[in-house]
Amino acid sequence: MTLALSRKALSAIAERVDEAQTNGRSLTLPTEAHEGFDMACGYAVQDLLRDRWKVRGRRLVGYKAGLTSRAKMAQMKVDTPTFGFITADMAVPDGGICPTRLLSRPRVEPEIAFVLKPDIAAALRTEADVLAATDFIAPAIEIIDSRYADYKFDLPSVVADNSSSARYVIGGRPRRPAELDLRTIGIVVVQNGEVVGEAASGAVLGNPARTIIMLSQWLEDRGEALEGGSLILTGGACEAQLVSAGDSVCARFQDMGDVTVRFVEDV
Ligand code: OOG
Ligand code: MG
Repeated sequence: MTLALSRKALSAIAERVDEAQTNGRSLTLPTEAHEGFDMACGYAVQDLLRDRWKVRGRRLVGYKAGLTSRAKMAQMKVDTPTFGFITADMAVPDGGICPTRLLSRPRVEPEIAFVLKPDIAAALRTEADVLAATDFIAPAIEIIDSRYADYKFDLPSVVADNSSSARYVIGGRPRRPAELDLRTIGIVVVQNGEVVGEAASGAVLGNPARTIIMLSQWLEDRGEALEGGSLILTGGACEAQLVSAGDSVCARFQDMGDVTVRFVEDV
C-alpha cells in the first residue's frame, strides 16, 4: 500500500510522538502539520512507535480499543473505534499510585479487560468464539493521556498517538465471562468520594466482547493475528474524567469488585 507520506516523514513523526509520550509533552496534530495525513499514516506511525518501544525492551502485552462507546464518541467528537498497543510497563497495581509528573493531561475511564487463553483460534468472529477464547475478564481503569491540547484531535492524529494510551490498572475479581451477562454489568466511577461516571457494560458495542471481534478482524485485515494470552482493554464505558495529583479514583463493577488508584505528582 502506498502511503501519503514518506517513510522518513512518518519516522520523524513517530520520534516526536515517542518523545511527547515519554516526557508528558504536547504535540501538534499530524493532520495539521502534514498534508494528506490519513488513517493509514496514523497506523503506520503507531507501528513505528511499537518498533521503537520493542527496541527499548518495552514488552507488548496486548491491545486497547478506544471510542467503542457512544459516550466516548460523543465526548471526543469522532465516530469510529481505534486501536492501540499496551505494554507491561504501563501497568499500575490495583490500589497503587500513579505519578502525574510525566503525563500531560490524564483522564480515567472504566473498562472491562479481557485476558485471552494461551491457545486461541486464528480468528474470533462471534461472541461465542470470544467467550471460548477468553481466560478471564477483570475490571480496569484506563488512564489515558492525549498529547494533543485539550484532547482536541481527529482520528488519524489520535491513532498516531497510540489512541491516547498511557497507563492502566487491572483489579477487582477476575471472572469467567460465561458466569456473567456481559451486557448488563453496572459500573460506577467515584472520584474523591463523588460519583462522576455511571454506565452499563453494554455501553461498549452492546457487549464488550464485540470489541474483541472487531480487533480480531482489524488484525486479520492487516495480515496479523490476535495472540493467545493478550490483555485487551475494550474501551471506556462512559465519559473519561480529568484527574490531577491528589485525586483518588475507584471504579466499582457489579459482581466484579473494585479497582482503585491514587494520583500523586511524583514518587
Ligand atoms: C482516545 C482514546 C479513547 C476509550 O476507551 O474510548 C479510549 C481519547 O479519548 O483520548 O481509550
Ligand atoms: Mg480507553
